[in-house]
Amino acid sequence: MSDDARTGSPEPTLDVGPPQRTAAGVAGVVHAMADVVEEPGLARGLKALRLVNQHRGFDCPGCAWPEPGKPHLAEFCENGAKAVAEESTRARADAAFFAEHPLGELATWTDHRLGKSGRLTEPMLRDTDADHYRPVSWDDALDLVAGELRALREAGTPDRAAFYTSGRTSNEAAFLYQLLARRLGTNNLPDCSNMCHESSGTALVETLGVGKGSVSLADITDHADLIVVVGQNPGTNHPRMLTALEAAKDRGARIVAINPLPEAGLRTFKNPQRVRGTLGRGTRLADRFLQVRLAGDLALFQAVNRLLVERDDGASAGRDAAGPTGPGTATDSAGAGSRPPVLDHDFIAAHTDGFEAAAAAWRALSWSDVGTATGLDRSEIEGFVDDVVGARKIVVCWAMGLTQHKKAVATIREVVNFLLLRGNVGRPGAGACPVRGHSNVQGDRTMGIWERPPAAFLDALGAEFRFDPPREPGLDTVDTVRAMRDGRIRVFMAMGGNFAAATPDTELTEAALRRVPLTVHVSTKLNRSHVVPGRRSLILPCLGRTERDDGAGRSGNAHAGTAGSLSATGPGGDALSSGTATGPRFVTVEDSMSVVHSSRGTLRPASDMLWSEPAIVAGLARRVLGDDDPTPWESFAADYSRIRDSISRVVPGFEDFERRVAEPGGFVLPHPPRDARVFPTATGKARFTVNPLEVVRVPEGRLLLQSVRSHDQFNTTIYGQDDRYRGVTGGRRVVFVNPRDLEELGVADGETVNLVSEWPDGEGGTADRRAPGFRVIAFPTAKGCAAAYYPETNVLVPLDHTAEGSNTPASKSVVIRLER
Ligand SMILES: Nc1nc2c(c(=O)[nH]1)N[C@H]1C(S)=C(S)[C@@H](COP(=O)(O)OP(=O)(O)OC[C@H]3O[C@@H](n4cnc5c(=O)[nH]c(N)nc54)[C@H](O)[C@@H]3O)O[C@H]1N2
Ligand SMILES: Nc1nc2c(c(=O)[nH]1)N[C@H]1C(S)=C(S)[C@@H](COP(=O)(O)OP(=O)(O)OC[C@H]3O[C@@H](n4cnc5c(=O)[nH]c(N)nc54)[C@H](O)[C@@H]3O)O[C@H]1N2
Ligand SMILES: [Mo]
Repeated sequence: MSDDARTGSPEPTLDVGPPQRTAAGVAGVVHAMADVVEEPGLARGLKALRLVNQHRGFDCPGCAWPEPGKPHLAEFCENGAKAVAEESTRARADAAFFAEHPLGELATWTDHRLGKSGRLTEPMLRDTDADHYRPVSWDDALDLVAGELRALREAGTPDRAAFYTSGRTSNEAAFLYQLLARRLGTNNLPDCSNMCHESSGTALVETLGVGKGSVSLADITDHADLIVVVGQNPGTNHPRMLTALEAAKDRGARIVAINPLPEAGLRTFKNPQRVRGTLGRGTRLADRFLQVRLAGDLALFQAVNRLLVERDDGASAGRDAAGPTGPGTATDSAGAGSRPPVLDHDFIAAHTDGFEAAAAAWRALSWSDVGTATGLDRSEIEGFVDDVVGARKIVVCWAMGLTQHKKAVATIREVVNFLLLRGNVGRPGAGACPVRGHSNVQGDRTMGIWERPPAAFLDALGAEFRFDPPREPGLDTVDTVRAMRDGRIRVFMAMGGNFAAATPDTELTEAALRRVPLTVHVSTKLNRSHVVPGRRSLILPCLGRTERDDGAGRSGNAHAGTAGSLSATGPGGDALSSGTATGPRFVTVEDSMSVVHSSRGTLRPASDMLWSEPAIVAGLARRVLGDDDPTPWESFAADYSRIRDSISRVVPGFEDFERRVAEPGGFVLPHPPRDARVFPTATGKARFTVNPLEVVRVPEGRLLLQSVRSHDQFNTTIYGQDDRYRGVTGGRRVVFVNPRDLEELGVADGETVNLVSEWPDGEGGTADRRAPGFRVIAFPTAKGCAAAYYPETNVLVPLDHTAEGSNTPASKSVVIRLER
């Protein structure tokens, strides 16, 4: 029987219980250890876990939350343990596996089953329209790709290649990869960031001048008075963040959670690494929970900003009567008496522009629109404003709940407005904290994985490698799908990730991928993208984060090239034999708070035919660019300090890279707004913006659907079928709906429905997209809103439904109906 997730056949093991109120705790770690024991075998798993996020170990392949200065012996979390277990599994998708399973069969498997097939062990080729992958040598594989890329270059059409990157790639591999693309002549460097924090980067560059977060871990743990967690589910996706929030609570900080879903980790947290947490009742984290409607945050923050301005008016009226006072911490509302100002007028005057226009827009805001958009009472919003006025130092943390909406960029600009009003940027305990997803997604951007690179970066790159980089902007992820659909892409290469499953509009995207003459996936594990191949398709298996990197073309590599480049006899081989004194090679990564540090794998590789990512890129580049190319590709692959040396001259903030990254904990990249209240924007000031409110009106009988992560997945990698905190076990085809909506729709809890998304077809009607066979769960989400899991619901997200300004798929606000 086919277990195709997309046929919507019922899941016999699916069971639904009450959602949990508490995250982590003993249950969490025991649950995770069970995974580790089951997957790679206890000894290997524990060895791996002991080294996660330690100064001499490897960076957790899970999320991008920073490590504390002095990590605990066990600075890992339940979901970090799962990520490690997933990579260090003993299962293998080897040549025998591919001989046994034709592509047609694999295409019917669920993502869960594909992933459980295990680690890829050697390069595999699917010949033109063949129904099996077969083994191929590294030499033949790289020659094949290089031949196609050279042909594009010679024809003057390098833009017919696209180079995707997922956020696990190291700085070193990313730097080489973007160099290869640009030497070929294209900026077609789409990445997972296009679907993730692109909206944050866009809004922050425009308003603060730097597209990264402006806080450090200590700002949260040691300084902030108020931490706002909006559009984020840290209990599942950034569990170590809960430890930081707990530390903040311990010294009296307040936490406000803004979310349509009452996420367990935001309510109560039992820290598994503290006796009290393990044995006791746990810490109540959020002091206030605003159950906002999907896409309601723009209206919410506008309302808050308006109230702040109005309270300041009231304070200055009182002040004019009573004489001036300093910046305030008054907690009462507008009224009579002498009160300190609510806004930081000195900061606004010295460091910002655009305040008057923004204030005028807030004063014109309609409260009825705010009510419709947010679903909140004015009194709830006033309560939050009390918290804000009572706090000297505020940090706002956010993730996909803000970035994946049509008005995402506007919403994040409005969050910046909120911070600027009280001078909450560029001082301890205050700032913007976009919480990144993949462990090195931020670093990859810093290394130039970007379809719209800044001119200064290209200038420096061109100077270092003596060439003229392409200046035309390249394709982002959504535009890459469009280009594939229209037959404009001839070679698609992916450095990690799972393009087919992560992108929106699954049916359209899969058809687009199948049109591409050559697809190339550098991967650790089997996934959907491998079974939705281009006409010809290559899988190039690479080392994972946890594994020892002893050198490219290792001597045990039966398929490694013999003559010439990047083979066992090359410098990489030397590094292997002489490398034991210094241990295996390391790479570097950058976390969500701009800390750059090293990562050194220690486990025995899953196969001795795996190459490191830098070696794969260097080997390919040499073949594309030819023996005359002066770039030292062989040395780059053999000695990563040579790559870091080039990075130190090209990327600002990386001066003296090799020495500084050797310090325990690494080093922090400069961030002018954070460090010195210097704002490198168009005007040299931090910018208030006007962000017109457009209330999302959901038609009668329809719901607004968001796609979220369950507790047992990492993006498209499905670890297991449970979502413990939301009370779901044994299945993933569920949709969470508010009980009052169910009543109005006449649908019962437990019924099975199809999810149908409706999108204008351009001819006055709607084009339906369908995800069949979802069990309805009555759930306390905000009224009018529904939630279901990604990637099962990506089929519902229209390719053209993207955020204005960032082109990020708006996968958190899709209009659907429930079809019986
Ligand atoms: N274990 C694990 N860790 C991960 C990942 C994983 O899959 N598994 N993925 C990694 C990646 S790449 C990323 S980007 C991050 C993702 O981290 P999150 O952004 O936490 O992930 P999502 O599951 O998409 O959850 C979105 C949250 O925003 C809320 N939300 C949705 N829409 C709105 C809205 O309109 N307003 C508000 N206020 N809230 C809203 C949802 O209810 C949910 O709580 O996690 C990273 N870490
Ligand atoms: N509907 C909907 N769609 C979404 C989202 C959503 O919330 N809703 N979230 C979006 C977000 S935030 C993101 S970041 C994207 C994620 O998009 P991607 O980053 O493309 O997807 P992942 O599932 O993280 O990729 C997993 C694959 O990466 C490979 N891999 C793992 N480790 C390594 C490694 O060390 N090296 C290499 N070369 N390969 C490795 C494995 O083969 C694995 O199968 O999805 C986006 N899509
Ligand atoms: Mo992400």
